[in-house]
Amino acid sequence: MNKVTKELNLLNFNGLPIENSGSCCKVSSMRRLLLILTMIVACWAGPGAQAQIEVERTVTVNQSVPDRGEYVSTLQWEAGVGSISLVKLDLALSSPSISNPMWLGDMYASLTHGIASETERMTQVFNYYENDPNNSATSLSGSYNLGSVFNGSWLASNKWSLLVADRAQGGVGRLDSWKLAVEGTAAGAGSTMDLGLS
Ligand SMILES: [Ca+2]
Repeated sequence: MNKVTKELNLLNFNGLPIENSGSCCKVSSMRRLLLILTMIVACWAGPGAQAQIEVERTVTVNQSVPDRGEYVSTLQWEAGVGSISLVKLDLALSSPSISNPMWLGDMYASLTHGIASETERMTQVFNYYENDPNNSATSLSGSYNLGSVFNGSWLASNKWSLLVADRAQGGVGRLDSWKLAVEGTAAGAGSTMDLGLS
């Protein structure tokens, strides 16, 4: 529900009491007031202003990342927001084997939106391999605000890809799950909105 709709619903439920007798004129004047308020809200939102929405999806993966290898998990949306303004990623890694647990200092992750033919956008999520190679954690549960690199139009492929790589020998990690939340303007009229409920 966008901001304007929320405002209107508040007015509908809170601003127009139902009265049963002798109230025709009162209701009429209140309806007029409601109409005026509705117009004020609509004008305040402005013809050029677009409601902000958020779509999110969780991907359960439970796949090992090969030692000195990589794993790519792809999220294919049906449709997205109009223009992206914020991307947040939650990511969970663990160790599939107690006898050879993940060494977090080996790990690297990046997120990509789109495909090469539409000038995909990519950013590093973390790079323990280069920035903290002695980190001996055997699991990770992280939340990342990925900044402005994805800002702009949602790309038509509707594709998001998470790459998790293990860059050093010894220790094996597992990508358990990831959640992507994207904020932006509502898609244009006539387009399909995938709310990520499935
Ligand atoms: Ca390794």
